Amino acid sequence: MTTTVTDPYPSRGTTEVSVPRQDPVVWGAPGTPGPISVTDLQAYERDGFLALDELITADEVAVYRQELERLVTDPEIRADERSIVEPKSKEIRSVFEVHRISEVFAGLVRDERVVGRARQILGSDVYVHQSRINVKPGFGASGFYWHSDFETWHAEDGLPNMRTVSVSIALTENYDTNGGLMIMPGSHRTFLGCAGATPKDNYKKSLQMQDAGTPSDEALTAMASQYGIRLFTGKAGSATWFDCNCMHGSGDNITPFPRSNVFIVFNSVENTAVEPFAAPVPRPTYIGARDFTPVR
Ligand SMILES: O=C(O)CCC(=O)C(=O)O
Ligand SMILES: [Fe+2]
Repeated sequence: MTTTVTDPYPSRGTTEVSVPRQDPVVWGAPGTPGPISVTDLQAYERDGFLALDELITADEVAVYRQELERLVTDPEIRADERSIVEPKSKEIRSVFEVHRISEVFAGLVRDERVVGRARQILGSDVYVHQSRINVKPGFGASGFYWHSDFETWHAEDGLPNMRTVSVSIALTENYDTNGGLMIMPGSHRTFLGCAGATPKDNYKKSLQMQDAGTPSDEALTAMASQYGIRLFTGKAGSATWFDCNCMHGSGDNITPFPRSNVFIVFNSVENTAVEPFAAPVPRPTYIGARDFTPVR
């Protein structure tokens, strides 16, 4: 007898498809102790995000800012494949795997205020699927087009289920003008499978500018009309936790003020990566980890 396993989250086929989310948003049992209050956890489940005014203090921000400066000015880091440069200005746009490149950012990942929240949401031990700094320097850094992270992580990295959470921590003030993160509240409840096969080495292009895995204008119009769009602002040290399937993106930064954030993506150790669901080969491990050692 043969059994056919159908992918609950199909993507990169001939047409765009919309399917209801099959997974919980909060995986921890109700009442599991942790840094997030019951009401905040309920809001996260409903909206797909949780914004905090101060996850880390101003003094701590100064340390992480300095480390970010060190990384983006180090010629060795710039030459590393983990650094992505802006196509036009050639300034550093992202540095991946900062928790491995830098002891300072490794400490941030292990910080109980950070990893404790991830464990509480995902209801298990967690490991880092991806970490990066997104520098967004002033005077023209380009934005990130609308996407669901899970769509890519499922299709290209092989994460089976929606049991993954990101935190974006502001290391510079995020104004309403310098390319802050935008999320469609409630969009995490619908999976939008994108049309179009994944080209080989898609990540090389998509990290500078997203193409495959991009929702249609029609789908984005429908979702934005239904859910609205929320922009996240906040001083350095503020943070946004968001579910892996939120429809999100950010605009260009044409102001003189950099919008530099550190992103950490935690995945449950019970949801480790398998073969990609819709790509020829997995992306490099500095983008999608294959070392599932829990954060301790
Ligand atoms: O930096 C941003 O504003 C958004 C980044 C993002 O969505 C991502 O890195 O997946
Ligand atoms: Fe994203």
